[in-house]
Amino acid sequence: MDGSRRDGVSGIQVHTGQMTAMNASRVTIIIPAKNEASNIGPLIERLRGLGCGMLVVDGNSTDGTAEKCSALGLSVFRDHGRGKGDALRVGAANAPGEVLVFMDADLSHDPADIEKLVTGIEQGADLVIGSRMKGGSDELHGTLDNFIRNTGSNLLCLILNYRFGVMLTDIENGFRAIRKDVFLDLGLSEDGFTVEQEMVIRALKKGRRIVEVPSHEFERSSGKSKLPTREGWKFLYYFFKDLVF
Ligand SMILES: Nc1nc2c(ncn2[C@@H]2O[C@H](COP(=O)(O)OP(=O)(O)OP(=O)(O)O)[C@@H](O)[C@H]2O)c(=O)[nH]1
Ligand SMILES: [Mg+2]
Repeated sequence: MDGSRRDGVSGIQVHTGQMTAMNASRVTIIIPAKNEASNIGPLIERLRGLGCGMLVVDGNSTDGTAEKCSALGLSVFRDHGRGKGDALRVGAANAPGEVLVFMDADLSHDPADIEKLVTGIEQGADLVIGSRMKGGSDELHGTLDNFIRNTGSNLLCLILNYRFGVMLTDIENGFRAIRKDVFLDLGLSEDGFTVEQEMVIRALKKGRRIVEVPSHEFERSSGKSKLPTREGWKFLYYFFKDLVF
């Protein structure tokens, strides 16, 4: 594999920089949230200082997530009840920013890393992924479920690296930034959690520039996962479908 392309398709070096007032105003942080009432308040509090726009896409929560967000003065949209992929598309369609940052609501992602993601876009990348393989994860180890997730994710990543001649390490992490026009051009169709890998495969097929920056994943703060490991087969099925078609 070509060493000059080690950080993704483009070989762009991403340096951590300060997020300026100018580039923060071009960013919309999109937070998909389904029954995250206990997490959303502290997350929004941490995000406010960044100066970015933000919106929440509620997955028909029954625990008052949407009401809590409205009370915090946030724009809240509802997905169509089809899953996280559906929610990302609803968020993108309603985002005023030119740069979209997708971030989970469960406090797994570090708001301080948003600056690195956005800086990658500013430096010319089309898609910047926060890599847990480079930044570490408190969730991907220690149990059988986590082993299956981690191994499956690494295997799919390896296949993509050989197929497209890149050196990516984490194609599944939901914490990422993408130019809005690029997102819309990809025409993503998957409704569930496979949307993240679909985004990467479609971007690679279109020759888009992908880079990764290290990002640490914390354990979900409270509440339940919406991704049962028994649905792992879907990742395999859609991966090969997206690769071929
Ligand atoms: N709007 C919307 N958000 C969703 C939906 N499913 C999941 N989410 C959100 O997507 C994010 C990721 O879901 P998680 O349940 O944390 O998935 P995970 O990170 O694989 O699981 P954990 O390891 O338990 O954190 C969270 O913010 C969820 O609330 C959905 O159908 N609609
Ligand atoms: Mg999570």
